[in-house]
Amino acid sequence: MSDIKKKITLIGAPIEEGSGRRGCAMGPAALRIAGLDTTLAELGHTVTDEGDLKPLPARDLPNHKGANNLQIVAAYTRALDAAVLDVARSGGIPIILGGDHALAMGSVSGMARHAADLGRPLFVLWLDAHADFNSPATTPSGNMHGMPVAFFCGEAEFTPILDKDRPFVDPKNVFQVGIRSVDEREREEIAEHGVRVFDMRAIDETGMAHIMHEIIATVKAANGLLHVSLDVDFLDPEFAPGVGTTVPGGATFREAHLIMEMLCDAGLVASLDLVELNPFLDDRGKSARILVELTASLFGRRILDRPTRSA
Ligand code: NNH
Ligand code: MN
Ligand code: MN
Ligand code: MN
Repeated sequence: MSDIKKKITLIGAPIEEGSGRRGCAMGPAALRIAGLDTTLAELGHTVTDEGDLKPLPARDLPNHKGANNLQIVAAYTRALDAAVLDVARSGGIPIILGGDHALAMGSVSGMARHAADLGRPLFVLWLDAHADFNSPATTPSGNMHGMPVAFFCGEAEFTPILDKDRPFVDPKNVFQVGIRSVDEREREEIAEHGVRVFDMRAIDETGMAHIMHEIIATVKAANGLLHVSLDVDFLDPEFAPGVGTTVPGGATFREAHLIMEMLCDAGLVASLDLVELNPFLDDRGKSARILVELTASLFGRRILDRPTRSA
């Protein structure tokens, strides 16, 4: 499966207004400098880089005190919804270079429309320290990067950003892995909506391989499409310090790497977000490089190929 050559399209989304601080706008540039496009091309894929989106703020929406920078977040949501659908519809795999996690409101919405067109369910693998299931009504911060999962699962308060009749993701089709920082109201919401959460304790107790087998089997059995959303803070800050919201006790490089290898073999991944990279906080490009490494593994690089071939 991993030897199949793909059409991959990179879409830069330099949004930082969904997070509480500056820096994520430099993320797409850092991922390019770390060699994302050439790495994927060297694996035999056809890679197109569409450059960065730069949408004008959505002035049709009012300011909202529970949703900071709503007009900018909405503009990216609309632009990505359209761009991602376009790429997926033409048989490509969109990789969205973030940018903060609010961009997943648009990327996942676009993929949900694509999946609905195909009559297949969309599953989302959310690799993050955080559940990102707040809404303007529950958020402790007002930062919209803490809200994308609630958004694409159809929480009512967001509907003016995109057409309210659009397809939503069934919260039971959302797998959250690596979670270790959940707000009080989020805890209730994710339980109420049936999001499938594998927190760090679950990873420690059962192991990443077991968890991934279960997720892959579920998606396969439903003939689903899988969108992967990788927040840098999923990783332990020791491996990936370049993020504004580090939380100790995260996934190791080896665990993240195993996820990517297993997903590659399963051949289910239709789209990918690389989000929350803040190069301003990074340590000499370390976090950007690790994202490129993980993406390479997701798209076919195998550990054993390297020593064998270069020997
Ligand atoms: N839960 C917090 C909030 O909603 C923090 C979210 N921050 C993230 N999410 N980095 O991945 O404000
Ligand atoms: Mn996140
Ligand atoms: Mn996070
Ligand atoms: Mn709810």
